[in-house]
Amino acid sequence: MKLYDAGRAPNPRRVRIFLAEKGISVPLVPVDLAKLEHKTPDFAAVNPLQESPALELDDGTVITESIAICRYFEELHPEPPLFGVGALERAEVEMWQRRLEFHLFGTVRAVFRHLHPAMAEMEVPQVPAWGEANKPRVAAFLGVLDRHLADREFVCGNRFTVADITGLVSLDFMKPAKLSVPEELDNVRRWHAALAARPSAKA
Ligand SMILES: N[C@@H](CCC(=O)N[C@@H](CS)C(=O)NCC(=O)O)C(=O)O
Repeated sequence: MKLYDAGRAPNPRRVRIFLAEKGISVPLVPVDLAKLEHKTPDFAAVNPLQESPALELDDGTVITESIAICRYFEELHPEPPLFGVGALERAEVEMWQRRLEFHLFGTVRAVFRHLHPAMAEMEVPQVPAWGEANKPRVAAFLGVLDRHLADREFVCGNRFTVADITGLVSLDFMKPAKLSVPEELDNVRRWHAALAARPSAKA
């Protein structure tokens, strides 16, 4: 088994953090996105969508999409549970994972990819107006998230889950996107600091 990785890119980092929380070690194959290695025919043979991460099993089967890879490992190594326990908690994890992915990760990603000069080669065409349009969407969702976190340690209550991992990489992704969490959002700041302090955050 090997995991196609990509350094500081947020999606492969989600999988590395997940594996670190589970205590699982998987050999990594570096893919240099800056050198457009993911656009090579060799990598396209692994993932035709030319995106990292990709998990290649020993029989050649490839699983892509960060959360699909995480779910695979959750089934193989159920402890600690990172997708929730029981019907309600699992639904809540799915709900927040998707909310964070669409409304925070996706909007921060749009700001970064459509406004950062380093993305000009990868995001074709870059549409700066779309980057700008996403800035208030990031801010609006952070407000919702702050209110939600007022009486919770993690986004789904007292248990750390994969939704928190998506939250952490999204908040860290704000830095290269030249965005910051507003001072007054104490709950988001407290949550971010706690997630960043976990050993897995270094993965
Ligand atoms: N939905 C995919 C997204 C993967 C993705 O966008 N990966 C980025 C790195 S964070 C990538 O490989 N981008 C290359 C490109 O857009 O050309 C997942 O969750 O794994």
